[in-house]
Amino acid sequence: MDNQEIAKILNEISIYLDMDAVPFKPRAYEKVAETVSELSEEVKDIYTKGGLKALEAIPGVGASIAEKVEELLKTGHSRYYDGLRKKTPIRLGDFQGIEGLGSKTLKTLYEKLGIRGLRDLEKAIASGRIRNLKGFGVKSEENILKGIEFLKKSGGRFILGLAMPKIREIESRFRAIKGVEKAVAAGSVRRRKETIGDADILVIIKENQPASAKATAGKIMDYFVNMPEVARVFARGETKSAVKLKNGLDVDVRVVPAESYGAALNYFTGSKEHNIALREIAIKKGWKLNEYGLFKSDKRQAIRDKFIAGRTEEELYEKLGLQYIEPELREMTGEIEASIVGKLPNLVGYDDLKGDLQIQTNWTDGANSIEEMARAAMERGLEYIAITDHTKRLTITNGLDEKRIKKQWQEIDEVNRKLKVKGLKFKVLKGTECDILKDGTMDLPDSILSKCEIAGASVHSVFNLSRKDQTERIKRAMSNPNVDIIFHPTGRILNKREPYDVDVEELVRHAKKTKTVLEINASDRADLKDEYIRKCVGQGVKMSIDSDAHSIFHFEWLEYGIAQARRGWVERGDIINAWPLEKMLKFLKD
Ligand code: DGT
Ligand code: CA
Ligand code: CA
Ligand code: ZN
Repeated sequence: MDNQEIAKILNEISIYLDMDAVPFKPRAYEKVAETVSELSEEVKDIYTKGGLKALEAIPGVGASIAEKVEELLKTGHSRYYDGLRKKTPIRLGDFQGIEGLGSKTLKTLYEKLGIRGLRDLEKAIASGRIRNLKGFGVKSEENILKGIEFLKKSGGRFILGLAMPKIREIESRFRAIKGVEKAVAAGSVRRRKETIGDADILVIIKENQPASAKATAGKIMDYFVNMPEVARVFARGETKSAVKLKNGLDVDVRVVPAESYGAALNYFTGSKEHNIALREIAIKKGWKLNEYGLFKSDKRQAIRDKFIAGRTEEELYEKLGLQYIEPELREMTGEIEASIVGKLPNLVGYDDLKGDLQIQTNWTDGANSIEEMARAAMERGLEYIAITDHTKRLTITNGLDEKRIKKQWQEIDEVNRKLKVKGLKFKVLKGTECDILKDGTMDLPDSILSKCEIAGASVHSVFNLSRKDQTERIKRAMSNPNVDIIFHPTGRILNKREPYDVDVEELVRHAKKTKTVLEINASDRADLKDEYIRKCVGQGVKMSIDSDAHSIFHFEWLEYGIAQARRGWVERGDIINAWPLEKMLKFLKD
């Protein structure tokens, strides 16, 4: 049983307990599920090495959860979990990701209408049984229907950042097979799209080695279809196979000869539209481009086309008369034209961030202390972070009021002093993620906001305003001279929540006018999205790339925010937290 399977069961236990309104326990299970799903080491290995004691050393795991995990590892079952499922036999997985279907609602739907899965629910909606249920009505029926439609539209696409650790692990295991030169995921994974349909992995075999290429390819295919995480094998060929993993992700693997590596990488990276454009350029030159290489069709020598290039992508682009195009730009949004005239952006790099301007701590709903977050950020190579806990309107997160935020500043001063004494060059900034109220005013008074070194503002409520009112609301927040950044400006969450209705172009214009920074939130919000980022670049609006970390593990998300920025044609100068601290602070509104 791997970490994802354990996490899934712990999470379902939390939902079942929540249905029965058990106090505290649901949150405890939920937190452990989250921790387990993010652990880099397999729980199975932790247990093998250190037994029950080692399980209890996992953050949040007490004796009772440890026992359940032990039983899962030993028997593949948990009697406790099975008991809960028997009592309320709902296929929780069916409803995962449908906004507005909390555990209590699911329980009611089961008890009153016998709904166990998605099909039952759809039937009940169609026959009008939901709207007639006490406490529901037409409005809630509509909301549930919207949630189902959204789930279907996102149709099994995976959030890049959630799929990536597993993809990287598989790549590195391929690389460890004897005779393998390289293994790399192409497709939308390499283009760093926010969600991916499947992972397309290319494996290149070493040229000079004792085993034949065919034997090595066979070994790779055998290994692939027999990996422990494979749930289903769709196809197993000599150089090409496809499987579904237990976590639901589809993975294709192709073995490619080294001389075609660049051509195959280019072809399978896509996008399809970008490929077609490249092929047309080749044809205009009298050549032919496919996944094996760039060829000159020689009429006299009709048997075999003459190989021009294909070993690397760089030489392919060069031969086609193009500046090299980074994978994140290959979406047919003007990259070919820019490449022809040598005007591609000099993209912000994956190592360019110096700070992170949105961090939650255990003062509100984060898991770690200010100092722990600072140390984790330092390990990530950052030089500064802003502590931006939620504010009082967000009561479920224990949001800060004026009194508590002032207290928090004392702790920040203390942490900064401690770091300085140790000779560490790192700065913790005083910040806030202040709620924007319905009318566009702020949840904290200006007297506090003006003392924050970084004041972020965000919408966490009243998502259903009209487009005009929502736009005015956020514009009003931007016009506040104390508001530096608008966090997650459109409110969406990948595979979970649509953005609220808002005129983003107008927000970008107003950001320019008021010198407000717009955030690229690197968590599963991926907000701003790439096309809006591109608009900011066009208008000269500055952005920040923030993790929105709620624990020390979440700094890893920054990578996906950078990817998103690159897909929006961002250069280092566009991102304020890619700048040194002094320059960044000087840029903000006074
Ligand atoms: P996804 O998986 O939906 O997130 O998107 P991709 O881009 O990874 O698409 P996928 O997995 O269907 O195919 C991987 C790449 O293979 C794609 O980006 C370009 C290339 N490819 C696939 N089918 C075609 C095709 O019919 N023509 C061309 N030119 N390229 C193709
Ligand atoms: Ca793909
Ligand atoms: Ca594919
Ligand atoms: Zn937020």
